[in-house]
This record gives sequence, C-alpha cells and structure tokens, in this order.
Amino acid sequence: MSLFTSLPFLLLTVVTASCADTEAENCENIQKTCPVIACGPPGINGFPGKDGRDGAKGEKGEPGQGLRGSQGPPGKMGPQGTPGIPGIPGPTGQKGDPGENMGDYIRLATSETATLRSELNQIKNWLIFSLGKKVGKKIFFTNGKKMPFNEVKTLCAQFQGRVATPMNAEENRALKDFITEEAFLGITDQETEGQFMDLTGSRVTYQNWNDGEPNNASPGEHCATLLSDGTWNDIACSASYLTVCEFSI
Ligand code: FUC
Ligand code: CA
Repeated sequence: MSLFTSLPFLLLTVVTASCADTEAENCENIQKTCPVIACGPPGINGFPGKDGRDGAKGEKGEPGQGLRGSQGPPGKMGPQGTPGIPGIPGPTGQKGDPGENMGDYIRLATSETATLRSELNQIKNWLIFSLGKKVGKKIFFTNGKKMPFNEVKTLCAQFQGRVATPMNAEENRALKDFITEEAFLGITDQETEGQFMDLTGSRVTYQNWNDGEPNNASPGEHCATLLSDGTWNDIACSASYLTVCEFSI
C-alpha cells in the first residue's frame, strides 16, 4: 500500500485516538471539529481504501552517479535516407592535351587522305605518261611480251586486270594507237562457234572485224587479235601475240 493510499486511514486513526482520550464534556466540542465522532471505545480499523489515481509525471531526475556501463554493440543499419541536394559545381578542369578529341583525329585523317589521294593521282599520271594508255575510265598496259591467249588471260588476272577488250570505237582507237604489234583481245567464241563473248561471259556489242573475218580458218580460230590498222581477226588461241591488259581507274 502506498503512502498516498494509506493516508486517509492514518488520519482517521489519529483523530479517533485523540477523541477517545478526551473528557466526556469535551466531546461536544470535538463533535464540531472532528469528521468522525468517537465516543466510547474505538472501533476496529476499516479496510484500506482503494488506490488513488496516478499522480502527474515527475520531472526528469538528475543523471545517476554510478559508473557508466560499457558501450553496447552497434544497432542495425537504418533505412536509406533521401538523396541530398546537389552540391555546387566543382572548379573547371585543366585544358586537355591538344589533338586528343575525335574531331582533331577526323580532321587529321581527312587531311592525310587528301594528301594520299593527290600523291596516288600523281603516280597514276607518271605511269600513264610513260607506260600506259588511258581512255575513259580504263587504262591499257603491256609488258611487251608475246604469249598464248590463256597465259595472257592468267597474267592480266593476277594483276587485277583483264585482257584488253575495246567496248567502243574510242577505246579501239586508243588501243590501236598504243600497240606496236598485233595483240590479243579479250574475246573468244570457244563456247559457240561464231558467237564471240567477252571474258565476263557477255556477247560482244562492239566489233570491228577486218574484211572477211571472222573466218575460223583451219584448224579453227576461237580467239581474236587487233591488227595494226585497228581491225580484228579471229586466230588460234594457241598462237602467241602481244600481251595487253586493261585496268579500271
Ligand atoms: C587470214 C586470217 C587467218 C590468218 C591467216 C594468215 O586467213 O583470217 O586468221 O591470219 O590469214
Ligand atoms: Ca581469221
């Protein structure tokens, strides 16, 4: 039983006791001031009253004077906080080394390409001037040697070229002006007698046969040559004539 809850009981006990010790004549006066009038022998104590309601919370006490306990283990990590506001921009960095960005590389590569193209064109001109014959987008070259048709065909292919094949009068004239002796042309009628095809398998659309040609003279003529006057003659493929190759430029 707490002090507060037992207080009324104690007061009652004290008052009752004081009244019991007083003379009878005083009881009337006492009756005017005492909450309980006890004349005669004191009664037995009543039962303790009910607990009173909790009082108001007291103020926080002073920190204890005892030794502080050891620090406990770290608690569990809390939830992630919201992102903070962005910081202020950092200072401007140092200027990069010159030529390290793609723009400079592209400009340099473009410049180098133009230089190389110019030099390549110069070399082509030297070759055309001294060795070849240019007409339109093709150029004729010869090694000055005579050989059978199949060898001419193979040699030209090895150098990414083709056996000289004039496709029109201009090219035929250019080739005639270029050669100094009878030269093989890149056409045959090996597949079908009388039907001359170029080496890509297409029937020739331009031809400039000499009078009476092609005559497929005995024992058979399935290749063709350019004569010194610019006309054509069919001839045996096994015979040897000047090697002239053409290249695209
Ligand atoms: C003509 C040509 C032949 C051969 C012969 C010597 O008959 O048609 O191809 O060149 O001359
Ligand atoms: Ca002939």
